[in-house]
Amino acid sequence: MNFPKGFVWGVATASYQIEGAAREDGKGLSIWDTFCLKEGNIWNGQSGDIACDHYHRYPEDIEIMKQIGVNAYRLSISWSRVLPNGTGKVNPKGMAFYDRLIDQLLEAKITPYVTLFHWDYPEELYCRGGWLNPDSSDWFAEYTKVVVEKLSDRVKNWMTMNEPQVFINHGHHHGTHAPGLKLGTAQLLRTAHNTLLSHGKAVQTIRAYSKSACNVGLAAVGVVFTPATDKPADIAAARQAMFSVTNKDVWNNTWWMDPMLVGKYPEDGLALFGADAPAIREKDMAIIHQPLDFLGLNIYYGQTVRAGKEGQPEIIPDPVGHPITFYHWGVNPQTLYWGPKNFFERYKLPIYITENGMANVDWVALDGKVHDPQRIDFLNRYLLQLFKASKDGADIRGYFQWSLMDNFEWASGYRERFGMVYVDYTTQQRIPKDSAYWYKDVIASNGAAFGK
Ligand code: GCO
Repeated sequence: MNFPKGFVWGVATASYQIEGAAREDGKGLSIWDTFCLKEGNIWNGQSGDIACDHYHRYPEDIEIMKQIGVNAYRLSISWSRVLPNGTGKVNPKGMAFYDRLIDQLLEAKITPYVTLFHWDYPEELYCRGGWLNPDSSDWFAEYTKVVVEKLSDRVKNWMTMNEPQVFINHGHHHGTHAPGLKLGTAQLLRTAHNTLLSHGKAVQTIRAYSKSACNVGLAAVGVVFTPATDKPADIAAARQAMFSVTNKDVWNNTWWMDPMLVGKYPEDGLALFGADAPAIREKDMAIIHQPLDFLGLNIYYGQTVRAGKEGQPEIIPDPVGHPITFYHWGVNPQTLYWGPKNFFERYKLPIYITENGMANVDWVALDGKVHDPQRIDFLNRYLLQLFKASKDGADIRGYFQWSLMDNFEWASGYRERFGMVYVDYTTQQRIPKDSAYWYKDVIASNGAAFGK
């Protein structure tokens, strides 16, 4: 049971969730720095001010990755660390941090996969209207150029952004993530349109300024529905649920991926949103629709669907007692079969699972170790399904476990532990959990060591 030769085995993190050093070395504030200051926004009033102190401890973290044996690391860059005001003056110390990080990763023979934007939007740009501002895509392109000019002699794998569905929907619609806005539909769709334009311009910028041949994609939420049975009608219904827009929000696949990968907004979405749909200028769709080298999917859970009346998708709730993670997300391993399979068939791009993992209630046991058998079983089950999808013909190139280490889980603060490495936030001691040793064997055997 081996994955294809050259399969990428990685771990993923994001700048605000691990770096800390929130007000150091000239870094500008991001909307997450300010969002955390407001009482009630984050569990127990926590913040990413210190987080895992990765900004200072990155050599140790790279050493741990080396021991686990990962061949790739997905990280993100803090926009306001590089450009404190979001545009204009570059912060040399901030840029130098990423410079050192990339050098040391390469020295450790770990390939960096860089996400340009994983939600820590510069506060200064937010004050100028953020994603609602028609110039926002130019700001993102300017930032992209600065980073690409500096790092692209060594970085060859880029993701423009992480989960537009989340930072727009949670951040600008539900108000549970930074910047905490609750926009109406028309404004919400305008932020989404500017985000899509930003993606397109960033892809153009990467290709124009990269100093070496590169792979460009993004990491999107893979919203997955799995069929209740193997009957063709259920399979078709689940696929239909994955690729339709049924709610007046942006929590779906096609409102994002169709413009990026097919060059047009989905018809059902346009009909549903009606007059709230964004005004599209003449060249917009061509800017958004850039050739990509891969599609990154973050997949954690999904819902089960069967064919209801006239074959229409009908969601079946998980049965009572169905396994859940500490986040209360259902454990649905088949999402790592149907997700990549359906996305590959629709968009025909190589797929990376850019995030998958689980929140657990991990602590240090009396023997000084951290035992996380649920995580091992969870990953085992999900990887078996991914393997099946790959065997059935989906072009799956790699898998990034979320996350290398426990970290700041946004509105949930440090309550949820997603890491393969335990972090003691009072001492900053790192302890690899049992799952880290398990993953080491998985990687060393290119997958043969799991499924037992
Ligand atoms: C996300 C983010 C991560 C989260 C992880 C667990 O994809 O939601 O990329 O930052 O921490 O997904 O919720």
